[in-house]
Amino acid sequence: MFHSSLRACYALLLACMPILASHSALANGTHSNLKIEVVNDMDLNSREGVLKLRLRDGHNLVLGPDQLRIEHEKLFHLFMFDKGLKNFAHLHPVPNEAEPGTWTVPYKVANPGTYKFWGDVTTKAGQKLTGFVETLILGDGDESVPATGLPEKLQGEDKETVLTLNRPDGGFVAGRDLMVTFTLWRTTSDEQTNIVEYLGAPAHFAVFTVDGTQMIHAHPMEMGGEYMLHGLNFPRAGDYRVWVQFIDRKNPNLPLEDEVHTVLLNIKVN
Ligand SMILES: [Cu+2]
Repeated sequence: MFHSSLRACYALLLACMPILASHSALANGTHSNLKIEVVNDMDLNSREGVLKLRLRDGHNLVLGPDQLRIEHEKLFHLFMFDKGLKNFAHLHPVPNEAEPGTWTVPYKVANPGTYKFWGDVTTKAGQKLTGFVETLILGDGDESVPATGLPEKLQGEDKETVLTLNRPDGGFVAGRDLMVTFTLWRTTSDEQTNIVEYLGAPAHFAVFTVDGTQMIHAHPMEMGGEYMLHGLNFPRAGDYRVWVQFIDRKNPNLPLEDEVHTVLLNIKVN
């Protein structure tokens, strides 16, 4: 269990985090330039609650809705995951009218523990900003054990749709623009998948180093029944956790959000 001194310690760590994030993070080959602060009045002492955040750019200017533009249908994309890389969510915080300059979003996790929150926004001028903050979520249940190595997993399934990632010629190597293809198919029948756009793309790849400090966010193009990621560039060698999200529409009566599939993969990069 966490006691108060540990929490105080954590608050201190949090205060330093945006600075850390601005130096250690990479996304699509550019340095992180987004600072995220958790501004909740209370500790995140429950596995379910509302997260309140503030965003600042590299010049420390607060970023509200007037400074940002919609990209992939949202002003603010937020990826959260725990140290064990087991709990994952892709959230979309909205401007908090009660406190201009802050953003809120409900969250719910299965395990307490330390979580990373990776933000991805685009300024009105078209600059892409990414960065992360780390915070503790308290609550009942066991913390997941921090991930160290990940066994390679190039195929994954969710709700009867399978994603198979093909190894590129020359393998997965760091520091090079790779062309990576994948296929989507169903386990249930010979029926074709029915991939419809989700947030303005056929699929969203959220790719993280095993320590969660570097991110790649990539979108494929469809080419004759196959999908292709262009210029996927891993910043360093090592293990990567990948969460792929897409919609394979099976039941037109369901709201689109209910048909979002999340497939988990691991890539070993040399
Ligand atoms: Cu995306």
